[in-house]
Amino acid sequence: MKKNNIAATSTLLVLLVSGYSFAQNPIIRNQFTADPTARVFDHTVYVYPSHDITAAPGKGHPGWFCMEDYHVFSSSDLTDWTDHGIIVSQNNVPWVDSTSYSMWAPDCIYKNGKYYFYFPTRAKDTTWGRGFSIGVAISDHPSGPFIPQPEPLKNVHGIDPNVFIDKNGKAYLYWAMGKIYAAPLKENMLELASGPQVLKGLPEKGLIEGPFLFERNGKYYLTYPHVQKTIERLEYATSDNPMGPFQFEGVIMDESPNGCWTNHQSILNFKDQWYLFYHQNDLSPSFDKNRSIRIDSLFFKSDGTIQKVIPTFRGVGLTDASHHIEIDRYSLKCGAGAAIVFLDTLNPFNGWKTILSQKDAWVQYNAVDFGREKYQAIQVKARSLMDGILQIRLDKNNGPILAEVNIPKSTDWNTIDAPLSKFQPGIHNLVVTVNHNHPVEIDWVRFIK
Ligand code: FUB
Repeated sequence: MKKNNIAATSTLLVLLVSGYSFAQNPIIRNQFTADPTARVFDHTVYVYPSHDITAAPGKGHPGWFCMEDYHVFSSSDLTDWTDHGIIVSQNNVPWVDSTSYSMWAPDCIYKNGKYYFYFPTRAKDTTWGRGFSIGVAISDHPSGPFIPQPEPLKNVHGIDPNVFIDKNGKAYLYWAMGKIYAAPLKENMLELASGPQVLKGLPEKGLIEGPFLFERNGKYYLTYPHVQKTIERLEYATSDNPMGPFQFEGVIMDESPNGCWTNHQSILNFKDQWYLFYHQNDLSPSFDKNRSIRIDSLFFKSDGTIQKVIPTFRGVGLTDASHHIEIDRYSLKCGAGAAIVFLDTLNPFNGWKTILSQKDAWVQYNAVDFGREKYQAIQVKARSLMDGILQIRLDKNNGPILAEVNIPKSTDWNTIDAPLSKFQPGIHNLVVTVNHNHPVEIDWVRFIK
């Protein structure tokens, strides 16, 4: 699956309906994705992101966001993701301007046996007002098919819809348009029960958008991206009422280290662990309107405040020892002598490789699940212009050596097997290192029984 090319239609068709395994960040590698709203429906996590594409002549505006449709992805372990394909497109909603390529950040919520998918986009004419309107599509299943409503919501003008249903069953719609707006929804989820209100207590300077509200221990957490300096960071405010007023609490995630101008979040509890879903531009470092969604764990302090989340490549979930372990999505690495670069700079969807070029340079990849049954060997996809040796061990400090793998001198990539000198059942952190001063490139490692 690693070699999929988004331009190859046949491959894409397979990806639309198949599962694939990317435990690490970014979690979706067959297309650009942004603005992830994650929900748990029936013990499964569903992610409803925006779908960034590249503008082309007659298709969107070069240099700006270009979004034609939405896919939904699901996972039962946050490691193996299934792409269920397109659920709503600008071309199948009667009121949408199908030349606008503006299918921005969506949300989806379950109520009374139906799944309601909310999406912001531009209307064909001004009957519903100028700028962005918000539409709804309804399904009997979280992965669709979704049937779009013939008209957008009345009295709602803006982007980034988010729906929250309180414990008493009352539903609220939040959205952004310079400020954050909110209104209770009627039982039918398709009409406002009363007029929109601007939420009070939020930052008044710098762009604020992307509201996502959740409740924990009777406290309502309103999270949102905000430009405090020059690009967005994720912040939150709390209240004892879903309509506010809110009190600013702090920063959930600092500005992107790669300069991705936007960020957009949702927060989810799954199997007693909290997670932050967000985006950066991993697969498009030089154009930040082609983004990729990520997940990292999120923790609350005992006083209910949120600990800042530091973005990682490793992401969340366990990696089965028999799967390709992409060590370039490392948990830790040494400062000098370990570099991560694209395998093919012309096709970032092929992923990354690790280059260890200095004696004792290392990368560490956490949470590899070896299970109970004994593994016999390790397999490595690697190449080196001079004979090289990779050492694989458990944990950085004095962990046992599992194997040494001879990498033959070659300009080609080789898949090399080596016996394991030791096996330890259970979940471990893996360290890959070299003991010479010439480079070895590694695509992945895996273990075989
Ligand atoms: O994806 C388009 C827009 O960028 C979203 O609606 C905003 O939240 C920002 O992420």
